[in-house]
This record gives sequence, C-alpha cells and structure tokens, in this order.
Amino acid sequence: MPKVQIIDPLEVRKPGFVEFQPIPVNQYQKTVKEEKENFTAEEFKAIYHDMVLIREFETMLNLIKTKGEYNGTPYNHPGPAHLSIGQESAAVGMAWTLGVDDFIFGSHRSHGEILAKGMSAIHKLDDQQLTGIMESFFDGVVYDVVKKDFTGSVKDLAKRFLVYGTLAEIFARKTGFNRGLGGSMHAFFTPFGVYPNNAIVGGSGDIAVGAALYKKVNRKPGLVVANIGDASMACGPVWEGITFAAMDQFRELWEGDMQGGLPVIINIMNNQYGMGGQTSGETMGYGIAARIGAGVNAEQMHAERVDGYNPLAVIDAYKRKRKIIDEKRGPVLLDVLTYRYSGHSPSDASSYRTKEEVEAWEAQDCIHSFGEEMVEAEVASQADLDKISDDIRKLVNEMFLKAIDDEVSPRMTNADVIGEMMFSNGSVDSFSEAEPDVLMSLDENPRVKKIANKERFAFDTEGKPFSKMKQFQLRDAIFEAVIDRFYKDASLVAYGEENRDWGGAFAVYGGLTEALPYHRLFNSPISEASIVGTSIGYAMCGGRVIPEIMYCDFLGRCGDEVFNQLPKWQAMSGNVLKMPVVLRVSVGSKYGAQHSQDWTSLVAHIPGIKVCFPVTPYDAKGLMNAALQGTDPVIFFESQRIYDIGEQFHKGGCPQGTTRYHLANPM
Ligand SMILES: Cc1ncc(C[n+]2csc(CCOP(=O)(O)OP(=O)(O)O)c2C)c(N)n1
Ligand SMILES: [Mg+2]
Repeated sequence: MPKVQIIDPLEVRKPGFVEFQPIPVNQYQKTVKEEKENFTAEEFKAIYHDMVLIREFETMLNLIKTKGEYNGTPYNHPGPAHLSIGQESAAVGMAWTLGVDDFIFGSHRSHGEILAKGMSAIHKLDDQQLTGIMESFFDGVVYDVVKKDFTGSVKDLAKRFLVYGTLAEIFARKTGFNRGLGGSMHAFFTPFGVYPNNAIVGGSGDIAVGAALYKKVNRKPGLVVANIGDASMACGPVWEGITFAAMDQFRELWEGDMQGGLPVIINIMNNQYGMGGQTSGETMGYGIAARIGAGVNAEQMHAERVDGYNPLAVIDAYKRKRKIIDEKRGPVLLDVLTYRYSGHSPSDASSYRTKEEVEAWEAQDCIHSFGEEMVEAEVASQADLDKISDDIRKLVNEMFLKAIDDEVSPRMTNADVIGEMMFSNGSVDSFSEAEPDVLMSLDENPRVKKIANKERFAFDTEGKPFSKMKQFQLRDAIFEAVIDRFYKDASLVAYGEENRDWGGAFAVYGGLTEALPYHRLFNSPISEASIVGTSIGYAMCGGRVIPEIMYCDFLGRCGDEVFNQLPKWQAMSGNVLKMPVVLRVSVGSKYGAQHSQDWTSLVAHIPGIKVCFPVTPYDAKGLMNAALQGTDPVIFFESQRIYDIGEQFHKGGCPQGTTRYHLANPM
C-alpha cells in the first residue's frame, strides 16, 4: 500500500481488453550444419560428450537397479534412482552457457543436470581454479580418491571428481558431495553452481526464487535456474514462487540499481509425464506449459516452448533469455520439451504408455540424431564419436568401482554424525562485507526516538505500573534487536505480508520503513509458502533473512517449507549450507478458531529447527538477538496478548545494549 501509487478510479474503471502476445513454440529449427559458424568442432564434440556422459552414468544406475550389476560387477543400491534417460539434450542445453556464478536448483530427477552443469563449469574454469576447488572441498577427501594413480590432465581429473562425487553421494558414501547425507534426490555441489535438488515435487519452485533475490539484493553476479518438472506446475509452492518473482514492485518501487526484475529462469523439464499422469491431456489444462507465463505478468514471463530434444535449441534460448535477465526484465519461463524413456523409477512398468510411443521417441533420440548431424556436418567422424563413448564407459566404470569400494568410499552409517549436523551453531555478526543500505542513521529514526523516552521497567519506584504507552513493550524489544541487526548486517532482509508501510500487522516494524530501502524490507504476496521458501533459498546462498507469517494458524500454508526444507538442508548438505532464517510467527487469541492456535509444540517436534517463544521484553530482545547472531533456522513465536506488555521481572528493565543469550541445541 505505498502512498506514491495512487489508485485512480477514473483510470482503473475504464473499459478495455487484456491482450496477449503469441507464445513461440519450437521456433528454433537449425541443424549442426547451420550452426557451424557459431560453434567450433570442439564445442560440438563437448556437447555430444556431456550428453553421452549423462546417458552412460544413468544407464549404469539403471542396470544396477534392474539387474543388480554393471559390466559384470554386482552391486545392490537400495536407494532411489529417478533417471532421465532421453532428457540429456535438455540438461546439457540448459547448462551449456551458464557460468559458475549461475546457480541451478533441481528436482528428484536431476543427476543429469548435476553432470551437465558440472561439465559446463569444468569446460570454463582453468586448471588452477579447478585444482583449488578440488583441493579445498571437504579438505580434499573427494579429490584424494580420484587423483590416486591418475596422470592425465586437470580437466580429466575434474571430470572424475564430478562423476565420482555425484555417484558416491547417490550411494550414500562419506566421500560423496554431501557426505552421503543427501543421496540421489538431494545431491548438489555449490562450487560448480549446482544448488540443492529436491525430493519434494516443486520444492525448488520457491527456493530458487529466493536465491535470485539473494543475488539481486547482495549485488552478486549470475542468474538462477529452477529446474522443475511439468507436473510440478500444479504445485502451490511453484505458483507462489512465480508470483513472488513477478511482483511489480521490483520495477515500480525498488530504487537505483535495485530497480528491475529478478534474475530467475523457471525451466520446466517437460518430459510430458508426472509419474504416470500425462500433463497435457490428462492432469493439467495448459496444453502447452509455456502458456502459464501468459497469465503471470504483462511480459508473459518471456515464455516460450523450446525443443529440448535438440541441445542447440536450448542453448539458443538460454543465450536470448540471458539478455533479458541482464536487462533486469526477469523472471523468465522456459518450457523445455523432452521425454524420458526410462521409467519414473526403475521399478516403473510403464503401464501408462505404449511401447510404440516410447519407441517413436527413441527413434528420434537426442544423442543419436545430434551425432548423425555432427558427422553429416563434418565436425566429427563416427570414429571420434565412438572414442568419446568408449572413454566415457571406461571412466564411469572406474568411478563406479571406486564408489562401491567400502574402503575407498566408506558408507555414511553413523546416526550420531547426522545428529551433530542438524545444527551449525555458528555465531556471525554479519553475512556481508558491504556497508548496510539504510536511509537514515539509527538515532534519527522516529521509532528509536520514541522508544528512548519509554520506561524500560514496567513499574515505578512505588511499584505502580506506568501507562501502556509509557512502557517499553515486548514489540519494542523485538524491534530493537531487529533494527540493530539491520545496521550491522548488509545481507539482512525482512519481508512478509504488510511488513512495509503498515509496519507489520502488529506494529512490531513501525519505524523500519523509514530506515530501510525497499530491497531490505518489503511486502510479499499473500503467499506463505513463498515467504518461507524464498527465505530458504536466500539463506542457502549466504544471506540472513527474517520472513514473517502473520498468524501461527497460517503455518499450514507453508507446511513443506517448515517441515521438509528449512530444518533439513544443513544436515542433508553435509553442513555445506547454513540456514540463518528467523521466521517470525505471531500467535493470535481472539479471532476465532482459525486465528488463535499455538502450534509451538508441533514445530518443536521437528528436528533441525530452534524454537523460541519469549514472554517478557527482556527475553524477547535477548532471544531475537541470539537468533539473529546464529546460523540456524529459528521459529520465533510472538503472542499477540503480550505485544504491549512491559518488562515486569528484570528490575533493571530491558537493557539498551545487546543482551547475552545463547540458543542451545533443542533437547
Ligand atoms: C509433493 C510431492 N508429491 C508427490 C511426490 C511423488 N512424486 C515423485 S516424482 C512425481 C512426479 C513428478 O512429475 P514432474 O514434476 O513432471 O517431474 P518428472 O518426474 O517428470 O521429472 C511424483 C508424483 C513427491 N515426491 N512430492
Ligand atoms: Mg514430468
């Protein structure tokens, strides 16, 4: 509700029409021959190589799951393996132009994306950079395995590192990219710009948007890609992520270099099925998924469908869409058409599709047709292509043997270690080196001035209570800890419903609007999943954030984010990620059954979250300050019954400076 934007009835009541632009569908139709001036022969070969690498890697997993062996070596992998055989060109096309500053998030079916993005990074980084990354990651634990007895180039070594680290993670080995704690559906490797994949369908839909918010607010280079399935377009959090990303305020209200759209691409890996439900024709109504963009904003999210069976079509789209992102005109939606021949999982009997359909897509296989075009265009001979495949088969087999060797790759079996990893228990003044963006000095702030005249203990010397207005209230205590951190930590942002201008529904944030530019304090859509989900993505990238849920009762609206995402990523990442999210939740008492519930006990039962519920201003300030100093997710409950109560217990009153509270591991 910014006052600068007047809603003029004469304008908005005028008759007219909402107009749409045509959405391009499979417009790119070029062949390798026609693209020879834009790619070198080496580049065509690298694209082919990366696709074959993914195919062989997943063929190996498929054989292990269905036959219990690969190249004659038996192995039992009881964990999941959602394969994307057939989708390789979509993954490689998506990753090809991206740099390590560009982040990708994925789904349960993202092995191919990890390898494609990893290879894209390996193609671009020099030997020194690659060696630095491999040596420093987990103190060289993964590197030590792959460099033993290897005498080839650094790039080849990095490829071994990528394949082994991913596979060891899938097999839950301590030497995996996330110490074996993530596994197939959650594996990632941030030094190559590969951010968490997600076993919850659509889980990355809002988290990735938060990563883009982090990049924007903290002036970091690069864009963010949310790789999600066509069926996930029905999921609430995906829609909420999209509506958050498309908010007008980024262009209308954010100022200076902050003005402009979020650098995020929603990349639908459209294999045309959920598990067995067909999205076009059965479970969805969009027909062509790119249509979704049309309803979101005036730019229609620059949506288009590209033929993901042709890696060059996807690369072409990414080159064009990057320009849009660089011009701060995001978000972008890409509907990347593809097909998986493999089942949803290896136990899938494909009862939902015909053999003929699968064969028709196999007949146009993305790798074979690209190879044929390369030979025809004389950028490679069949012998070149065969050698690429042979070398990959050897590499995958060698890494497979290392990954299943219990001595080389010990299993992550120790439950105590997992317990220790639930929290990082850090203490960090600021997650940013930058000077915080603020609009005035603290002592000029109207709320700070007002508070300065308040009584920090509720009673006078005779024990009589001061008037409510005179007392330093619980809401003032929370405000003091929050505003203090805003002036210390440039990465800190706060948002939620009615957080700006209104000052928060319960006036905790009065005075913050005057102090902070839009990009540090803003109103979110009424969208609890995206409020929490984007915060998770923001924190994963290295920023501190205070999302707010207006009533405890609305926690159900962000159930997945609170139960499955916020608490789990520190442990599932092998402690690579921190999660400095302080989720403020107000508890009501007088608006009936849907606005009066206290769900602290529910949340307190979730491992991986710290929970606070202060009852005095002294505690509120101390706990909020401790929460904002830490590196763990905290859910901070605030009772509406006591927002206006002063400090009645600590005789010295609520202190002006910081209080020393420490949030221990929950029991
Ligand atoms: C919230 C949620 N609901 C259901 C599932 C079970 N499930 C796993 S994958 C899948 C289909 C997802 O389809 P899509 O988003 O198109 O991705 P694809 O599997 O095709 O890559 C389902 C229903 C889940 N993991 N998470
Ligand atoms: Mg799908």
